[in-house]
Amino acid sequence: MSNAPDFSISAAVERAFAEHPIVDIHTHLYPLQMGALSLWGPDELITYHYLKAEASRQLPPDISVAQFNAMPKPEQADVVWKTLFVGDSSPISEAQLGVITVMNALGIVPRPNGLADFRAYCADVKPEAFVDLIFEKSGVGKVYMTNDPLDDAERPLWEKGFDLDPRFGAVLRLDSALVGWPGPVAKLQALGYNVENALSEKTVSEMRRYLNDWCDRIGARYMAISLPPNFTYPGEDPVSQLMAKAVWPTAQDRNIPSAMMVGVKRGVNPVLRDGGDGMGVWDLANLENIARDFPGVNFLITILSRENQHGLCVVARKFPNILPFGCWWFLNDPSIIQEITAERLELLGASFIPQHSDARILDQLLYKWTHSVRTISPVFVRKYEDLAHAGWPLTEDDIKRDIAKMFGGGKLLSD
Ligand code: FIX
Ligand code: ZN
Repeated sequence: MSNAPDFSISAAVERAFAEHPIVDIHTHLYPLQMGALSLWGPDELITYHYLKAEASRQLPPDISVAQFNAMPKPEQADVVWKTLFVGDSSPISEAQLGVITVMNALGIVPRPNGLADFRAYCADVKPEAFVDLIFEKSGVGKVYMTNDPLDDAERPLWEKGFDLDPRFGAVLRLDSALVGWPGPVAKLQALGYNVENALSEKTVSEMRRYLNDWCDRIGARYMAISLPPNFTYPGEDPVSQLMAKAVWPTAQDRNIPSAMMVGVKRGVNPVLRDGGDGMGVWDLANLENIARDFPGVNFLITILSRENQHGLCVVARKFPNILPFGCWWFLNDPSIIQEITAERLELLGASFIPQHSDARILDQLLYKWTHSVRTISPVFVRKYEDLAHAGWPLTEDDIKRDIAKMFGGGKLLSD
C-alpha cells in the first residue's frame, strides 16, 4: 500500500469512536424526570415491539396474540423470554442478540436464569445510577427524544415544567397533529388553537402558532414526522398541504431542520399493536420536489425501504439541503447497515449521519450502539485503506475528525 500510514487504521477508528461521545439524533427515550415515559429494565426490554413481533411467530399453541396482549407486562416478558430465549432455537435475531449484549454488558449471565437475574439486578440499582451507567457504557453523550404535546401523558410535564437532563434533547413530533386530518382538530382546539377541518388560512396560521409555541416551550432542536410510502408533494392531501404551508415555512423561520421518516405503513397487522407496522417504497421524485421548492429548509431524511437507499444518496447529491440519516427500523441490521453505509460513503463522502438508535428503552443504547459501531467500523476501515492506497497521507486526526462529525450530530445537530 503506497503511503501506508504508520498507525493501525482499525485501531484508530476504534479510538475515534471511544473518544467521541455519540449524538443519537432519533430515539423514543425520556429522562427520569419524565416519570412513566422513561422506560428501562428487563420487562420493558424484553417486551420491545420488535421482540413481540418475533415472539408472535412462535407463541405456544395455548397462547393467542390477543391473550398475550391482555397479559400484564411482566407476564408478557415471561412469555417472550420463554419463547425466544429458552425456546427451541438460539436467540440469533438482531433484536434477540441485543438483549444478550445488554445483559452481558451489565454482567448478567443470560443462561439459565437470565430474566430472573436481570430483574434482581434492576431491583437493586438506583435509577439515576443506571442512567449514568448506560450513557457511560454505550459511549452516547446525548440523545434526541420524540416529544408530542398532544400526548396526554407528556404534555402536562412540559406545562408544569421540569429540569431537563442535558443528555436529552427535545424534538417536536408532528404525527398526531397532522396525520389523519381532520382527526387532530378537536385536540388542537382543546389546546386553544382555532384550526378548522378545512385547510383554510386560519388553520394554517393556527397550526404555525401551535408549532412555534411548542418549539419554544420544549426547546425543539428540530421537528419530525413519519410518513407513509404514498406520501406525495406537491399533494392535495392535508398532510402534504400542512407540511408545505405550515411546517416547512416554520422550520425555515426558526432555522431548524425538518426531519421526515418515510415509508411506514401503520398497522398492517393491528393485533400486533406497535409491532404491527409495515413498510413500502417511496417515489423519490417527491423528495426532489420538496428539496427544490424549499431550498431554505434543511431536511433530515431517513427512509424505511432498502430499495430507496441508493436513490436517497443520489437525491442528496443533487440537493445540499437533504441530509440522509440512520438505518431506520427494519434496516437496522448489520448486513444492511454495512451496505447502506458503504454506498453512502462512496456517494456522499462524510456528509451524512450514518446511524441513530431509535431506542425506546434506555438499556437499548447499550446494544444499538455497540452493534452499530462494531458493524460500521470495518466499512470505515476499508474506506480509509482505499484512501491511503490512493496515496492520501492519512493521519489519525483525519479519522477522529470524520467520526466526530458524522456521529456527533453532523452539521445540523452538533452542539
Ligand atoms: O416513527 C418512528 O419514530 C418509528 O421509529 C417508530 O414508530 C417505530 O415503532 C420504532 O420504534 C422503530 O424502531
Ligand atoms: Zn422512531
